[in-house]
Amino acid sequence: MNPILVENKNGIAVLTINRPEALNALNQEVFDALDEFFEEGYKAFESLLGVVITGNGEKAFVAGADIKKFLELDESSGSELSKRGQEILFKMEAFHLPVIAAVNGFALGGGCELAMACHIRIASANAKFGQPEVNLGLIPGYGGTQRLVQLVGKGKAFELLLTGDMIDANEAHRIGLVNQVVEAGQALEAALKMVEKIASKGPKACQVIIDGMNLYFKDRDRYFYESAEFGRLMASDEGKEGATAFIEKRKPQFRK
Ligand code: DAK
Repeated sequence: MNPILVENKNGIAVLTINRPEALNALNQEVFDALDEFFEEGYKAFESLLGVVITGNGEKAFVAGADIKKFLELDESSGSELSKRGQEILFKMEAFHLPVIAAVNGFALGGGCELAMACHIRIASANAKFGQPEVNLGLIPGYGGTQRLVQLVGKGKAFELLLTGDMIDANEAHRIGLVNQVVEAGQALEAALKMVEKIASKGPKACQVIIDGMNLYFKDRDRYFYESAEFGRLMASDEGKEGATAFIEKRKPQFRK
């Protein structure tokens, strides 16, 4: 099964994360396919207008990184993988055309981070957002400690990261995490319309706006702090207990 379905909708590339049996959790294959698209794949489109990213099925955009793979990671492979994920999201964020997330359900952990690395987010009314890594004894590993504060400010970002609470689409809209909320099932349509609207503007101006905004948030050392610490926690007793508890469908027992 292709980890990502790539379709051409009137000149817009629609990338659908395609692991519905695991609520579209991000694994290596999904990241490889994303990397390939933003490096080379997009060149196959004639006159590409923009990109929309969504999840397969009614239930999830992306429910996070694949927790079932966590136990295979040690400190160095954990932080390397996190760094690689971050690099791919930087590439997406720097893409010369608009990249819009059509969030059609759960956008948790790495899924919320993927949505936040898009330029704009449109949510279905049934979408849910959160950074629940702390429940697993972990932190976000794909830039979540950096991009969440950029979107919602320090107080709300601390609250979401430290409590791991999930919020609904309207609350995500209220705090600035998403740009627009539409009826359930309508996020993809709304995202396509938004790309079409942007495509009617000056293309060079749009590109400079994307580059200029990215310059504002350029400090990569802060992201590398996150990936190094992600690896350390992943290899710790706390991270192992968190992932094991998820797999065993029980509450984790963290040592104080
Ligand atoms: N990973 C793997 N499988 C997942 C998953 C995930 N994140 N989320 C759901 N699934 C699987 C479930 O295990 C279940 O599979 P089976 O048990 O049927 O085999 C299937 O999808 C359906 O899920 P549920 O049965 O749990 O469905 P419910 O409706 O009951 O609950 C839920 C939906 C979204 C509330 C629940 O599935 C859930 O809490 N999921 C986990 C959400 C979460 O904690 N996400 C954050 C993950 S941590 C990294 C860098 C960054 C990160 C990680 C690594 N490196 C580069 C190494 C970031 C960390 C995260 O994203």
